[in-house]
Amino acid sequence: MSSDGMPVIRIRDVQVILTAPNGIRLVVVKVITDQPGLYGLGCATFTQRPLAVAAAVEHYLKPFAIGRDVSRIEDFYQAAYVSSYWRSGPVLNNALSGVDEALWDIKGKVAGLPVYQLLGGKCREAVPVYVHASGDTFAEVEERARAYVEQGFRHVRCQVGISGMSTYGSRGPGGMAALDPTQTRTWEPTAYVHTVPRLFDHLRLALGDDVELLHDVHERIPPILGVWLAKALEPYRLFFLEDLFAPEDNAYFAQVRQQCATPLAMGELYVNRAEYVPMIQQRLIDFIRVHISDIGGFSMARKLAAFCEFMGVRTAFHGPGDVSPVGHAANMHLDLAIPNFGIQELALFRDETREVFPGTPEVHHGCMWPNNRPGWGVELDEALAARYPFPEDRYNGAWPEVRAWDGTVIQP
Ligand code: GCO
Ligand code: MG
Repeated sequence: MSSDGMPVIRIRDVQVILTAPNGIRLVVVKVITDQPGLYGLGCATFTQRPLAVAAAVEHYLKPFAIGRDVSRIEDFYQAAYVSSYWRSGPVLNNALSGVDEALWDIKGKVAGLPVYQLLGGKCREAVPVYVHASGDTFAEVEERARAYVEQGFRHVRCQVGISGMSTYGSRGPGGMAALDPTQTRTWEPTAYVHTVPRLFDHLRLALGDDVELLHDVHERIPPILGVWLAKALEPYRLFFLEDLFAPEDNAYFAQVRQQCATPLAMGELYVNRAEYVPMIQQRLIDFIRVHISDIGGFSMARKLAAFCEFMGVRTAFHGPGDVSPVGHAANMHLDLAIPNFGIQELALFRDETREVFPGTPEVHHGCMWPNNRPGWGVELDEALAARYPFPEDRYNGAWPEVRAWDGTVIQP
C-alpha cells in the first residue's frame, strides 16, 4: 500500500525493442509491472542513433526504474531527468521518453481509459493530419497533392526536387558535378530559393485557395536567404513554413517577423527547453513542431502545449516515419486533448508497420482516429518485430552527409 492507501504496482523490468518494419529504425521501450499482464509501451526513436538510446535505457534508466511505483510518473520524470546531472540531449531525452510514455500507457490501462481521457477528454473528434506530396516536377507535386485532396486530406506538404541537387523531400533527377567526384549528395541553395515560390504560385493556381499548403525548408539555406524566402512565399498564404532556420540561428526569426506574415513552424530539432521557451514567450513562431520523444516524452510535451496555449502558439508535433506507432499514438492523444492543436504531421503507416503494431491509429477523412482502448491503444507483436531487424548500411542509420559544390558540409 502507498501512503494514500492505494495498492502499489511496481516496475519489474524495462526492455528495449528494436525493429524496422518499414526499413526505418524504431526504438520502443516496454515497462513491465509486477501485475501479471500489465505493461506499457513508449517511443524512444532517435533513428540516427538508436543503439545509443538502447544503451542509455539498458545501463541507466532500467536500474533506476526497477522497483518504483508506476503511478508516480511526474516524480519519476523529475528524478530520472537530473540523475545524469548533464541532461536534455537527444539520446537521454529519447530514453526518458521511452519510460515516461510507457508509464502513461500503464496509467491508462489501470484506469481503463485512453490517455486523452486522463488529460480532460477530447477537444475534437479526430486529429487532422498533413501528408507529404513530393515530386521532381511541379506537375508531379500537383498530381500527388490533388490525389491527397481527393482522398479527404485538407493539408498537404509540398516539396519539389531541384535538378541535379540532393534536395530535402525529393532528390531530383541527376547529380551536380562536384569538385570531389565521389560526392553524390550535392546541394546549393540558389536554385532552391528561386524554385520554391514558383512551385507555390503553380500550386495555388492549380489547386485553389481552400487546400492548406505547407513546406519544409529543413534548415538548409543561409539565414538571409531564409528571410528572403519567407517574404517571397507570403502571397501564397502557406499554412506554415517549417524549419526556416536551424535552432542555432533562432535569433533570425525576429527578422522574419518584422518583414512578413508567413506562418512559421519550428522545432523538430529542439531538445532543450532553453531553446524553445524564448521562441514561444516572444511569439516568434506560430507552430511548435517538436519531436515529442526528443524533448523527453509525453510529460514534457503536455506542459509545453499548455505553455503554448497561453502564448497563442499552436502545435504541430513532428510525425515522420521515424516515430513508432506508439509515438504517433502519443502525439494523437495529446492532439485530441488540447485546445491549441494546430495540425499533426503523418507519414502514412504501411501494412507491415500496422502488423507489428496492432492498434496503430486508423487514418481516414484526413484525420487520425483513436481506437478507444485503454492507454495508447497500441500493442507490439514482438515475434513479428524481430522479423524486421535494423537494415545494414554503411552509416548505421546516421544521416549521410550532404555537401556544397565545393565540398563544404551542409546542414541536413
Ligand atoms: C519532417 C522531417 C523529417 C526529418 C526526419 C529526420 O518534417 O518530417 O523534417 O523528415 O528529416 O524525421 O530523421
Ligand atoms: Mg521537418
